[in-house]
Amino acid sequence: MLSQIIEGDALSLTLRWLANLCNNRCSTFTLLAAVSRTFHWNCCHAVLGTLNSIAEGPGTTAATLMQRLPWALYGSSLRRINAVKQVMDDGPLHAWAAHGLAAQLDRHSAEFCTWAQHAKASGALRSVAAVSPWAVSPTRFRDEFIDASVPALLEGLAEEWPARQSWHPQALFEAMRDEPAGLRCGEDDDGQDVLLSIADYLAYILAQGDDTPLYFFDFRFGEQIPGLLEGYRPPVEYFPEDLMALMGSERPPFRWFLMGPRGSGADVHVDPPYTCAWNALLHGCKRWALIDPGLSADDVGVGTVPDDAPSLEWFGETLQKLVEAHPGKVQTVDQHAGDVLFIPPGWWHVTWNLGDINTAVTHNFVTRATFQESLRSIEECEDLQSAIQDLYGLLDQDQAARWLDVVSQS
Ligand SMILES: O=C(O)CCC(=O)C(=O)O
Ligand SMILES: [Fe+2]
Repeated sequence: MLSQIIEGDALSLTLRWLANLCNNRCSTFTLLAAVSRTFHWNCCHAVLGTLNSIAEGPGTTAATLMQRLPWALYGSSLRRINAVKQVMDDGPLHAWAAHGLAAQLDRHSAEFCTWAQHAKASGALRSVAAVSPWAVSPTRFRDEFIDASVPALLEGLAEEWPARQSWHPQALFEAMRDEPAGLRCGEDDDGQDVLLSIADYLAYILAQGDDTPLYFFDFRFGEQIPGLLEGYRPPVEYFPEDLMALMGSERPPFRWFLMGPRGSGADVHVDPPYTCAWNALLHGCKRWALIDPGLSADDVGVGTVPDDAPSLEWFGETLQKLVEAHPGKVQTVDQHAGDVLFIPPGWWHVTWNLGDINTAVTHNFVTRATFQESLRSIEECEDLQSAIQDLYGLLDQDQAARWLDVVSQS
């Protein structure tokens, strides 16, 4: 009955009020949610997700942010988020959390750690090399990792970046609450980008309990919200070469802003050919698997594991089979806030966000060595310019010609 009296946003707001009253004691609230089936489903799992965050304790980012979010704003965000979910999937909203995976994340993560410990002890699974920037000079890093195409985690390299503070969820919310520009959190059934503002997306993170949460994965952030670019400078001391930068403003997409809740992540994929990447985590914790370029798309589950499969499933099932079939070909690492990961060209990778809110920025770049390698791969082609255009996703042959020109002069 309560759910019939209080509907929609009013319901959400009342539930938040009750949640605050419960003050980290979820049992009262869970009891309320159990009053009736309708009441439970009307919660859309959203507010239950919020409660889970709050239940983690006052020290967690999500809980702190939740206490500071203005209620009226939260209500209107939820309306927009529901509208976005409708265009992405016309099923009932609660289907987004049909498998209740959000509540199983800790167990899956602990099981993964136990398995990984054994697999590493036997040598079947490897760890990504951890490098301290204080101990390894940029020249040595270039020789041992970039030129050798070996993945590496540069620990703490981004520790002093302004984004460690300015992209903290609380600071981002304060700075972005009136910023209308939307960033990409997915696509609709017609393949069109679906956008949400940062404030709405933070509200989504707090409210959701989805099996495969929406993931901010946007390459236009620097143009849409230029203030975000003030949070960092590319770490050029360790990654000095970027031939694509010679294209100036006409270069294809090369930088992405990423933000997602616990359980979100990127499907297994390989970045555009002959590009390397660095990925800096500014907030949260991100689990990575990197797979040797010698393995095929079939081996790593591309095409067999559905796009919307949750990261925990890939880490829990596909990865374990992969390691059995190809011992020594997979490396994993947990990246902490302030760490920068180097991903060499051609390496498959997949991520699983473990922090309650996880924020990262990544750039793809082309070194002289990989550029030369790409030229060797197309030396049989009659039309060099169109081969370069295809390989690097350039607009047209003229752009390819201009780029070849500036590269040869550099
Ligand atoms: O940070 C992540 O979750 C993955 C990013 C990535 O792989 C990419 O941008 O290509
Ligand atoms: Fe990637």
